[in-house]
Amino acid sequence: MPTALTRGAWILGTDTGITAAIAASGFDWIVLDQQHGRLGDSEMISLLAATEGGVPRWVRVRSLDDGLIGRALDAGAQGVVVPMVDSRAQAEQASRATRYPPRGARSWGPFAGGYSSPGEAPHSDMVCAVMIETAAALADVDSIAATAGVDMLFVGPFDLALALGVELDTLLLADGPDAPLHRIVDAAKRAGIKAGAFGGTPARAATLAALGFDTVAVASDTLLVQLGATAALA
Ligand code: 3PY
Ligand code: MG
Repeated sequence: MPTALTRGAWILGTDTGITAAIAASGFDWIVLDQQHGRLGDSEMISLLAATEGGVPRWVRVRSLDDGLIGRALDAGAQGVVVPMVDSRAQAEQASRATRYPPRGARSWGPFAGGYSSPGEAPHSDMVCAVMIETAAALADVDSIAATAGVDMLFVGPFDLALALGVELDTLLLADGPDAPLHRIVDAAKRAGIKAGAFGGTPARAATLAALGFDTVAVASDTLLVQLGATAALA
């Protein structure tokens, strides 16, 4: 296990108690998933409030959209995971939407009171992770990785496998320097940024960690509840 490996949980559901329990279970971070999870704005705000003061919470926004990124950060997320980023231009947009001027173009709303993080400095830093999950992103991966302000490439293996026309396991097990996942890890390392990926199960997360990913999503909230229930019954 690489020393720098961090392991996260992926939250799809809206329950504050379950999310707070998972966030306090030893994971290094959690992602609140607004793209494929069931979280609207008000659920995201409740989950961020329920997990405040613990591990970093990143929000996967529904799409690359400055407004959605701003709302997640205003609500207290420490970073965003932006799906389907295809090009350097889109990576630049994600990065700029995450940062206040002069680094970026995020709008500041300190007057929003309890809704904005109190005391947040206008230049405080946030994590900008861009998802590599399309054929276009893979083709442009070095340029995306080198984009100023991009902190992490984050692979969506389900979408990437679909886009490349291969089975998920074929993508995960492909070997050699030209294998897609190797290329993504190498691009992140060359750019000096993090290489993240969605595992979704502990076994896939371990495979991804062995490939060199340093930031892996181990399981969803749903799977964690299932695993816990099964373990309790056993
Ligand atoms: C993918 O695998 O495509 C994802 O986006 C994981 O959430
Ligand atoms: Mg995806």
